[in-house]
Amino acid sequence: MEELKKLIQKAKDDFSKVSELSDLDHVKSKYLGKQGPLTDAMRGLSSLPSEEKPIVGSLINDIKKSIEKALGDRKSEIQAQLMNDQLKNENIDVTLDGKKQNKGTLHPISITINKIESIFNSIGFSSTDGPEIEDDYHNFTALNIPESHPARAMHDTFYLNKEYVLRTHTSSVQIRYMENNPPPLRIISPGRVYRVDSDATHSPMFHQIEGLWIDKKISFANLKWVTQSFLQKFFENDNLKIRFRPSFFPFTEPSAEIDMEWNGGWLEIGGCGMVHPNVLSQAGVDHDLFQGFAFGLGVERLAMLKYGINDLRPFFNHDIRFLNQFKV
Ligand code: 2NM
Repeated sequence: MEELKKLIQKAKDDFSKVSELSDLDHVKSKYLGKQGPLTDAMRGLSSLPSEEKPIVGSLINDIKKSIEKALGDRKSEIQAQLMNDQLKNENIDVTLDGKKQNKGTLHPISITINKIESIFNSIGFSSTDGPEIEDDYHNFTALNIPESHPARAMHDTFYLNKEYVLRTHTSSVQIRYMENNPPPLRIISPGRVYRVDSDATHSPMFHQIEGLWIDKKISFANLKWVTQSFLQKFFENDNLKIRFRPSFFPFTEPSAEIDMEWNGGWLEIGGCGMVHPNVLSQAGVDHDLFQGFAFGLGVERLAMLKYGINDLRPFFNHDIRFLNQFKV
């Protein structure tokens, strides 16, 4: 029995020498395993006189419990040590760079519209806005577009129902402005417009800027100066030349296409004209006292020329690698 009691201290000494959890299992079987001294002692119980059996048996059990407890304590110690070592090695280097934040950029079409607006604002045009869902009257009738005009046909216009359409131009914004504001007036209306059309150079949704200047002595000469000055500022070229080519729109008379010099040739960049007297009087403007000009420019067209892009679809494909390249 004395020999057995000494086992407790021996086991404690052995456990304290071990520093790896896997080695601890080896030492454990040395004392508590099937070939260990305690198992042997249990087997030896049968040869003892029956009155000694319970005494020795319970002593063996106590020793076994003490060794198991010593084992558990050492196991916790080793685990705590491992955790401490790990925490020491994994400490955070606060001097390292942080993760980069993606701030996002303005869409190239927004950048272009902002640029166009700031040029026109600087020569006295204010910006106006209106609904993208427009009634037939403001999109067509008020613009002197007769019932039979091809622009009304289903293949050009997105009809929501018999009366409402997705606006096909922002002229409707200018009609609304004339209805609510007496002349003189000098406005531009940038915004989304919609037409049934889709290929490399046509998107069913695109952007326009239309301009309108109404006063008592506005002429075609003012129109030419405004559009030429704008294009020179926009393309940062003081020598940029433009020319007017006769054309037809129901809402202007006379009407012209605006061409500008580009790579040694001429390139169509928009349409314009003197606002038709029918349009003025229907919108409440006295056309005997006032007249004016209007023009329309395609924003995607201007952006493609400015940035040297020959396909407008990437503007609407949401590829962030393309869109991120345009800085203000
Ligand atoms: C264009 C071409 C010519 C235009 C006309 C008007 C309004 F409302 F005053 F009658 N706004 N914009 C106009 C004129 C638009 O775009 C190619």
